[in-house]
Amino acid sequence: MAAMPTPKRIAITGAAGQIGYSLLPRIAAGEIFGPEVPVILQCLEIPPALGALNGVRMELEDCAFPLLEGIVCTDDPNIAFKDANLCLLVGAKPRSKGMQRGDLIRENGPIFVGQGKAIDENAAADVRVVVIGNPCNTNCLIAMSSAKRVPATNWTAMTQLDHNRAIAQIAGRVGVEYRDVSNVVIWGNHSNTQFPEWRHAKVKDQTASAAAADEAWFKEAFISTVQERGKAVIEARGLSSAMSAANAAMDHARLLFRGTPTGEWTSMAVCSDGSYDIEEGLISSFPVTCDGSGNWSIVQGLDFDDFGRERLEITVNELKQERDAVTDLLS
Ligand code: NAX
Repeated sequence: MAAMPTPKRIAITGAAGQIGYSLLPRIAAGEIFGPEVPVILQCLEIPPALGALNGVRMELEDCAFPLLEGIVCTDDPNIAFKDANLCLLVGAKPRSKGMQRGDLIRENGPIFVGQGKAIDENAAADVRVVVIGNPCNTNCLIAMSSAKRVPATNWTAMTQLDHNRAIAQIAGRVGVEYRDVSNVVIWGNHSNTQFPEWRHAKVKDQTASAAAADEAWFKEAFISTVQERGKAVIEARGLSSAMSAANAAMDHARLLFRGTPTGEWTSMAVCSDGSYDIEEGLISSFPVTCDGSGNWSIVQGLDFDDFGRERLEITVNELKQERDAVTDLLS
């Protein structure tokens, strides 16, 4: 029998939370790196959640996943990020009732300073970081700026859930399967200012615009449904999206490490290089292709109409305001 490859070490913060519960078994089943690559899960939690995390550990053991070679449970970021090849930063304080977005940024920002430093000091040289905990774009910016050793290109924040929501809305409207829809784009912030763009999307061999034949629907219901979908799930379930968020995190990581299909792109929040006049250094969602080895490139040359340019500006302005609210946390 051929020897197994070296295991990949995957750090997951907030591992005892609801997203963690849906995410961990899928990573352990080999869905990110493939069925040949063993994995070691390195789970980080805050002390009050370590008991619950121990329960999750027991359940993972009881799954007896063939690829799972180890489970680390800790409240020490230096242990959780040790030699990690991939860090999924899920853990964050949730937004409580009456809390403004600005308060959330100030509450969660410091967590990402500490975690950025711990990643810098401990993670593997090839580490890739995906920030999921909200506000994910700005948390990513904060963590990245605290980690000078890790190149900016190794950091991403998750807008894949918004991307998948946009696909689902178009498939539902046109009456095709989800797999028939590709190349939607989420621009900007993972918030309700995001701009879900359909003009370059395809439904089989047609443009989505031609397939749906209803521009007014795209400009109104499509955009607002995607922007407000998280709120709708909370209203219906009493809890925020978790299964779909974990699924999106799996898609994001799998595409990053195993590549986007030829001719297709996905959406990821990455450090802007100034493309599309989005200020350099902001963590904004863009259309990206992935080469299958942890690297992404921003898709170039997509055009905007006036409506789209206006929408883009709104969401990018929000990213600038969020950045300006945390300048003291950026180094
Ligand atoms: P939960 O509240 O169920 O779990 C969060 C976990 O993080 C808790 O177990 C908590 O103890 C832990 N935690 C808090 N501070 C920590 C720290 N400093 N270090 C390590 N762990 C810490 O939330 P859940 O539903 O799992 O959501 C997690 C995060 O994902 C939230 O910030 C949420 O807003 C965000 N989301 C992001 C999405 C995206 O598309 N980017 C969509 C889903 C989700 O809303």
